Amino acid sequence: MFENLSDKLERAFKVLKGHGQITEINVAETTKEIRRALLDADVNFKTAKDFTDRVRTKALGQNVLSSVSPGQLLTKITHDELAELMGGQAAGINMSGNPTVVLMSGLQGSGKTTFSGKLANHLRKKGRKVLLTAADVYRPAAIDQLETLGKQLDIAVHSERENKDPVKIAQNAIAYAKQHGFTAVIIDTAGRLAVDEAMMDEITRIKKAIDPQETLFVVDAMTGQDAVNTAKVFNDRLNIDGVVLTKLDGDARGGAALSIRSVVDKPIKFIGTGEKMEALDEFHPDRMAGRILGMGDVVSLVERAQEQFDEKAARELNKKIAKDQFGFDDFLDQIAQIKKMGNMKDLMGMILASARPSRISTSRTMPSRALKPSSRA
Ligand SMILES: Nc1nc2c(ncn2[C@@H]2O[C@H](COP(=O)(O)OP(=O)(O)OP(=O)(O)O)[C@@H](O)[C@H]2O)c(=O)[nH]1
Ligand SMILES: [Mg+2]
Repeated sequence: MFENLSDKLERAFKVLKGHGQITEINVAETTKEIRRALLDADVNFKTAKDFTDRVRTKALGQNVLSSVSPGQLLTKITHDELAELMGGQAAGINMSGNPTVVLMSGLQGSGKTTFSGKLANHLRKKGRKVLLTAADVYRPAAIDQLETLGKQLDIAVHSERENKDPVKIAQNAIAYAKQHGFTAVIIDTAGRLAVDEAMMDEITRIKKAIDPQETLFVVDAMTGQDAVNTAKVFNDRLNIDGVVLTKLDGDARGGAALSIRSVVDKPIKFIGTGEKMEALDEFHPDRMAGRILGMGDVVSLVERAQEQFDEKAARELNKKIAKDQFGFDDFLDQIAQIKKMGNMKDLMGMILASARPSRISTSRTMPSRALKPSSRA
């Protein structure tokens, strides 16, 4: 994820290598490199400039402890500012309402249907009884796609093939959910190639009619600044509650993740990192900052592992190992479970801090703890 940006930031901090202390000159040089890295990652100009101004002010204003190298200090400041830029605190999803209703919005192909499935899966793991709803009435294939996902996940899908009114379908789904004890309803809607009045009108009408707890805007992170602009248009019209960034496993440069919050002022709530139903992470700004700076994100990794691994099975396995009965079948099982956690590259990225210790040198007297993603979370 964001390898290019990570590499360029790493290079920026190299400017300070060998420097014993922070000076106006070496900070200016480093922040210039940071700004270049952000612009290359497709962060908008003003956001990048404001960002580096803040980093510079903070760096020059800090008394450098003799045990902290300028490189470490700048890394820490940049980490905290990146986290702040992406919203500071994780926003979470509003689960009030019985049932909780989540409405998807976004352009064609952004990943709404895929994310609807992922979210359903995610909420079920949190104990919700979820109903997926197919309110994309234009393509019969869209209903098929959601039904296939529902079958694959063993989650109920509400669809009405003869009904061409998405507002009615959404309302019917909620009524059905109430009658049958569903505690969460996820409504997948139709997208269009570009923002147009018909789509905006339709999604606005659905929102008005059902008053969802969460209106999420789903956007392909690979579209960079376009993603930010579209988010703004949707938010102005729909007053969204949060953003879902998809396809972060691809070669997205990071611009969308870094600029959306400052331009739209709505939090990123989830990120999609693959086509599989498990490839979903809650968005935590500080963890993402850590990943971008090559510090890894072990916390998210552990959460993913916890979602995939069955504690009871793990205990059984432990017993087997203790008794020397761990066989090839067990080994195969383990590999399959790791595969379910997502692609290897992504997983390695999460543990990068330990895989690539060169990123942040803690070889001096500074305890490595001090450079872990900020403790504000
Ligand atoms: N690599 C990757 N692919 C994704 C991700 N999310 C969705 N996709 C893929 O993107 C394509 C479009 O996803 P959909 O979920 O169908 O998008 P949509 O917004 O429902 O599209 P429409 O219904 O046509 O508006 C599919 O091939 C998905 O498998 C992701 O996080 N990573
Ligand atoms: Mg769809």
